[in-house]
Amino acid sequence: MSSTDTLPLIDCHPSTGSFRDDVVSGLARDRKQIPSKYLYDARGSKLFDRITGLEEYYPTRTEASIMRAEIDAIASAVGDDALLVEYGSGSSDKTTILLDRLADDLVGYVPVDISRDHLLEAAAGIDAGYPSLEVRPVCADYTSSFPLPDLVEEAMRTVVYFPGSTIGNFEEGDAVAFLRRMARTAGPGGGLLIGVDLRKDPAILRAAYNDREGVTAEFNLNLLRRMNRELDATFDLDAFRHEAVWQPDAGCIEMHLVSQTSQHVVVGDQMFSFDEGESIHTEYSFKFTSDQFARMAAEAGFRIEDVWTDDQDLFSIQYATVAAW
Ligand code: AVJ
Repeated sequence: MSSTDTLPLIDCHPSTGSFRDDVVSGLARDRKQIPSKYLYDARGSKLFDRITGLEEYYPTRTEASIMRAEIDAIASAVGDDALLVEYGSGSSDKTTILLDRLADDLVGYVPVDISRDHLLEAAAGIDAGYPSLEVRPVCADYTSSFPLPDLVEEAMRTVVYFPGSTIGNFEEGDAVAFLRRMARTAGPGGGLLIGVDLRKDPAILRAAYNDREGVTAEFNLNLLRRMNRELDATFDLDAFRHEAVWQPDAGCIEMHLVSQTSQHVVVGDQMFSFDEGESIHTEYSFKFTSDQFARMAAEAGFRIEDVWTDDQDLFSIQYATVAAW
């Protein structure tokens, strides 16, 4: 029996019904859109893992290198006897840099992810790798509220870990609301360790979201495949094209699936029409200045304590404490 079978799981996996509702209401809009969280089914999560290893995709390796270079300062910011709650833990790759250093000082590690199998596999790996650490996975959509497990040992503080600059997937108002909920989860005296991608030369950004191997395209198009499988949809994958464009005014990369022809698509018992060139917006990826992020964090009740970056200022890791309610 593998440890996957024995690790207790809090399971709040969203139902297929909410996927269907979000797709149907998103495709009925003037500007068609589907929330980016649905990119991460099992196959999507695997494709994203491949993206993180691509030469053009600088965020993951840059964040990992900052983590390695600054691990002493990061560990002392997190402190002793903290409970580490990771949002969107995925394969928990970067987390090992943190845990290699902190595992004995933490009271527990709670990985939270929407992709159940991916979560369980990663949590079992962490559990096996750090025998002294209590690992309690939670399968949930972390953008809605979810319960935290009771741990054996009591924590001095809760630190939310939110790497990868996934905060950039939210529009500003939603990002602030989400940060505010993280502040509530962390509670008084709590902290937030967050990866924040920075503004940079648009050429670097365009390349990162339009890789030569086409893995990002495959990741984006996988959403159509998922709708076909889970929602009885009839998307023709060859009739849509991946597009990722830099929007200088908004300061974000927008990912779209662009219809190559005028066509009708059925999703369950609903039909949607597409003009040639019409797109489904599938993801925002905002890039921040440090000032801009500090303002958003302050609005959500956090105070930035530390900002660590690489020598090209591509990416940042920031530590914030809960300043107010
Ligand atoms: C994991 C959401 C931060 O926005 O860069 C990678 C996802 N999308 N390539 C990002 C993603 C296209 C990624 N995040």
